Amino acid sequence: MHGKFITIEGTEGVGKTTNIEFIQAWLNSRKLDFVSTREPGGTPLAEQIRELLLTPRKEKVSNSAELLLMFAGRAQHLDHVILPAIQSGRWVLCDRFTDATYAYQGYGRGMDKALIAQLEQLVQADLRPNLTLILDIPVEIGLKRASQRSTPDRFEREQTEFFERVRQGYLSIATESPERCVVIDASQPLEDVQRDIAEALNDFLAREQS
Ligand code: Z5A
Repeated sequence: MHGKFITIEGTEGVGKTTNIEFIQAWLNSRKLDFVSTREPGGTPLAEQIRELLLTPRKEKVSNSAELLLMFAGRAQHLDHVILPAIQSGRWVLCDRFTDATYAYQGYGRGMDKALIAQLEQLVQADLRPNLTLILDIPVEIGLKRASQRSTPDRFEREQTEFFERVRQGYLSIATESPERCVVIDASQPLEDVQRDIAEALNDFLAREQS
């Protein structure tokens, strides 16, 4: 089987980091060779862009600058990590990808989705994830979970309404792309979240092998 591209998405405090370890264990248990990576980031230069994007600063970051930096990092990440891995038959597990740009910059900041689609085409051509797990949680619960962590980054300082728009954005994406996206109820206890993730992964693998 050729390498597959799996992404995991969701709003603040949804438990991506926790569940990525679970997905890595699932891939290992199936003896699937994979690369685990993240956005923004994934290469030394793209990690520097991540720093620029996440560091709180006095100077207001313009929406266009934010959008272009996301795609600049993505271009670098695709060329150096994602495409070589897929082309050599490895799977790629990516913590966030372009759905995050639609959700945060499109739905959250209100940027034109047609413009995002143009940048997506420029940077990715036809590459899209094969499977996207969208962890979904009511914003208030997610923010409460995330508040237990260290100093908030530039995105984590946004208001609740921003995260509400992002959440609705992800749910709209899932409705528009049901063949690729699976929404997981991340407000459940962790073992139930992971049972649902395993079911989605098993279904995907069975489809790919049939
Ligand atoms: N961004 C963007 O705007 N546009 C883009 O195109 C891209 C990104 C690619 C950084 O992302 C920011 O970049 C992000 C969007 C923007 N900003 N925000 N917000 P990131 O992915 O690096 O940052 P993050 O969203 O903070 O993700 P994270 O570190 O993976 O956090 P998490 O999803 O909240 O996961 P967690 O740390 O595993 O879980 C949080 C806590 O909840 C933790 O204490 C867990 O033990 C607990 N937890 C997890 N699951 C459960 C369950 N089921 N029950 C109870 N407690 C739980």
